[in-house]
Amino acid sequence: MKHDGRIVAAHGRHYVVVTDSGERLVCFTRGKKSEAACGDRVEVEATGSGQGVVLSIRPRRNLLSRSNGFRTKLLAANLDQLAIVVATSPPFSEELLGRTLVAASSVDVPVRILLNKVDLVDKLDGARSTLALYASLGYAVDELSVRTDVAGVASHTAPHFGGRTTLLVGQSGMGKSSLLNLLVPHAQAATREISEALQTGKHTTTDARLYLLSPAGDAADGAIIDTPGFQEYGLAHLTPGTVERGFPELRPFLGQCRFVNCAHLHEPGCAVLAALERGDVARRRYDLFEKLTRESSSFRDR
Ligand SMILES: Nc1nc2c(ncn2[C@@H]2O[C@H](COP(=O)(O)OP(=O)(O)OP(=O)(O)O)[C@@H](O)[C@H]2O)c(=O)[nH]1
Ligand SMILES: [Mg+2]
Ligand SMILES: [Zn+2]
Repeated sequence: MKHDGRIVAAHGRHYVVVTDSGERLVCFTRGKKSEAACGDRVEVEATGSGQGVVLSIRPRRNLLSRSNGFRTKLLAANLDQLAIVVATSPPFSEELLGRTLVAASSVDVPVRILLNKVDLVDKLDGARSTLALYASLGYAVDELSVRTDVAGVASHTAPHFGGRTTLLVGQSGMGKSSLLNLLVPHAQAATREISEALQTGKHTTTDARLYLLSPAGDAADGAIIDTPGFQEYGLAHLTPGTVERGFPELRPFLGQCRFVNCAHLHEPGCAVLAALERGDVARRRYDLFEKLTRESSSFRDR
């Protein structure tokens, strides 16, 4: 029998699909390559005893992926927003934050930055001053403490998740799964404590997994996709133009350069470089822009 459903977990060529009637099927694809991602809408054929085959992937609204230029990894599909989780401690990588912001912009998905662990007060000022730049660029930045301020999460953070499919991303140890468990108590995702108890190693979340916010299973109430923390975010698949659009502070200067095809790296009469000199563009942001432009395979190949 054929069913429509959604992929709630992807592991290599194996997928867990929840059908629209609420049945959970462990599925595989027939082709060699695994091209489906968590969040994909699919048509499946049940083959009995809780198993099935993915027949087709429905057209996606969006698909977030990362790439090192050789391999592309699909992260998740059909997203309404990204919640990038950073923490006061351990310190977070600003480069990784910047890369994730560019990735989100490349697929037109809105972003919220969540600063977790604000209870670790001695590290709070440092994290706040780093993030002030991003707030000034127009990104929504929320502060929270999953451990000590459950009421604050419920009143300030949780309302942004209702009715949407949100991807939680960020480095390992920032508190993504802890936040998920707070928002979706029936999720019971493994956090560091649990994996330490089971001795499963440092990375506690190993695959992207989708959880419905509603305990009753109503998909319209929204969903959260928890992902494993990563240390790098390759964006070699983006064109230089897409990289450029991922930096909101460059927008006022685009189209103002002497050369129409200006890459804003060393060209004379470059409006972006002039803005950098004036201090209208932050040096650390420009440095990331330059790095991503040079990483772009279509830039290297031209
Ligand atoms: N002090 C403090 N610790 C927190 C808070 N939120 C989470 N933690 C702790 O941070 C550690 C990491 O939390 P996880 O939820 O496993 O982090 P994660 O982002 O899911 O990590 P990965 O699955 O490895 O990507 C755990 O020991 C949590 O208890 C918080 O608000 N304050
Ligand atoms: Mg986790
Ligand atoms: Zn330029």
